[in-house]
Amino acid sequence: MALVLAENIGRVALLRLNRPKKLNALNAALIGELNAALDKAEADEKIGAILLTGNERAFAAGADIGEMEKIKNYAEVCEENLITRDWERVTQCRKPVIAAVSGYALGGGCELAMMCDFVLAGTDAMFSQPEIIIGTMPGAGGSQRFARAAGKAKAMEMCLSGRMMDAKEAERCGIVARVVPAGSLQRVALETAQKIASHSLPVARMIKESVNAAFETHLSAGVQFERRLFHSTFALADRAEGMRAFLQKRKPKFKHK
Ligand code: DAK
Repeated sequence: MALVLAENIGRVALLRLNRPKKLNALNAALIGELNAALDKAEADEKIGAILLTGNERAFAAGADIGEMEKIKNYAEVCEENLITRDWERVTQCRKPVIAAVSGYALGGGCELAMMCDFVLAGTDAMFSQPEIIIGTMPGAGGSQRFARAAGKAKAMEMCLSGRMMDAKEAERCGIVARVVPAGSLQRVALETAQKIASHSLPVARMIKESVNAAFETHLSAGVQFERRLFHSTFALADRAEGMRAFLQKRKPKFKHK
């Protein structure tokens, strides 16, 4: 059984984590399939955005505890470079990646969602960093991305208590971009991804780079970087087409060049 179901819908690559009996717990095989699907979507010039989702019960309930429990000691985990060796592929995607979260996004599942460019959540979504409950701690950026998105107080409380927060709280504290009724999540997420994919891909890439730079630079350097990218859009055929189309009161026909 495929652990990641991949389907192209127009210019959107829809990737669905598919280990339902284990609440999509992330094991090495699933991560391998996810990375292969991401590679394929990135290489496909007909794809303009990637939508990552799970099922109604779970986006992913964390790293597979059964797989981790087998690791005997520190030396072995270092040697194996568990999870880190291939866990962060999604952060290297140059195309926009949206996470659509229903049900549980726990531990590594919450970390995977936060690695995406933004998260859309159904009202039934639950987020947590519960690693402390099983005697470990976030290891795929959870403490860092939670702190950047939600601030120190929430990050400390969530990582130290391991409690779950619901979608509304996650939206209020900046983990989630938008909450939609659970039954509409897949439709809204697909429409959002399709809208993004309909825009000029090189511009979308520049916007990703620019927003991500906000987390790596001082404000003045970030604004300067943004200005250079903005100027660069004037080298694109899509920029000329977009402005011309507006003035001619028609939809732009982007060539993604
Ligand atoms: N791993 C493996 N199996 C899991 C799982 C997980 N994380 N979560 C759920 N399952 C399995 C259950 O064992 C059960 O399997 P069967 O017994 O039916 O075979 C099945 O999924 C259904 O789960 P439950 O029967 O428990 O369902 P409930 O509705 O009663 O409870 C629950 C749902 C989500 C509250 C509960 O399953 C739960 O607490 N799950 C564990 C959540 C958790 O602790 N997640 C964090 C895992 S630690 C690293 C980077 C990252 C990480 C680690 C290292 N490095 C860079 C080194 C990340 C760590 C984590 O994510």
